[in-house]
Amino acid sequence: MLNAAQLKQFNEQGYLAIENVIGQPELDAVKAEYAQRMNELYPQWRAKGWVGEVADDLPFWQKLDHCRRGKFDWYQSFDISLPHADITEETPMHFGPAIFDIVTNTRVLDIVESLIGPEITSNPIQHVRIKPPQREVPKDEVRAHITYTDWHQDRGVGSPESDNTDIITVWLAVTDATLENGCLQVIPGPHTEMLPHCPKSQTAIADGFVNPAKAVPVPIKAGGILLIHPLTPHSSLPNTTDGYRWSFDLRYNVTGQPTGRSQFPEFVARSQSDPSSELHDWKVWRQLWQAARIQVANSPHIPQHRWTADSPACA
Ligand SMILES: O=C(O)CCC(=O)C(=O)O
Ligand SMILES: [Fe+2]
Repeated sequence: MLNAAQLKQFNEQGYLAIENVIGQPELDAVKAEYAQRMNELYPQWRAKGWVGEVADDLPFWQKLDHCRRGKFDWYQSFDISLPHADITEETPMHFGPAIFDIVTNTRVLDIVESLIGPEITSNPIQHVRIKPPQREVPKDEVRAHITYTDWHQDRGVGSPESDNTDIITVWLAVTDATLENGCLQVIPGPHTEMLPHCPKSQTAIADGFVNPAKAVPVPIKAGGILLIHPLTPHSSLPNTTDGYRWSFDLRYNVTGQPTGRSQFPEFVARSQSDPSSELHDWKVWRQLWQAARIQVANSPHIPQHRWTADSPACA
């Protein structure tokens, strides 16, 4: 639960950093789950000739180094979501017990409950971000899951039907996020308005609507979280180190409200009024996404945001 000072800070500034939310055992479980996922994927990529021969027990990060050199899309196989376009029935993704335990973690849900109440839906706008050293990111890589993130409000990346919902972003550092390796930065609030966004290389706030001189970087140690109000402009710095920056961003909204991405599955993470509606089985979570993938793969494309380049703010 958040205390009065934390609530005040969140309400006035539009963001709040909290250290030590997720414990080392839970972080280790996620790391082990990703290592196992890599160990399943690597031989498949090896068989396609995309990566070189390595020792089976090479650590996750070193295998990832090989994947990056292979210049194929290694990222999507690790994401806890589907991409914004070109989804097929084979598009890879990752849903496992360790990350489900984090999405439904009691301490996280207690914090979220302090902000949006006890009827909590896990919102499907969620990602893993695995950011390699920026100098090694291919120049044409624009995905903010891999490269630095341009200024945006999270409200701006959902569909308009979710404009008036109670939604909160929980950004979790799996590795320490530092000034050097690309932590987030925010424009402190309060913020009450949606700013115009433009389809630049990323969906980003139109030029002139954010003053970067007001940016406050928010380093977070592994296991800490950053809560972000949906109207708080934020971005991330480039990773100037030799290591990776790893985070998850999770979102929660009040159950029954539109998620902003209706083609992807939501689930009830906590319900005071109807505890039997809560999902506790990670395999069902995975099945929901597998079913959504088939559905989306066979449906007309749904744009993930509303912004067009021909609006006056983007001229
Ligand atoms: O991790 C990042 O670089 C960006 C994250 C972000 O924009 C978010 O979690 O809403
Ligand atoms: Fe964001």
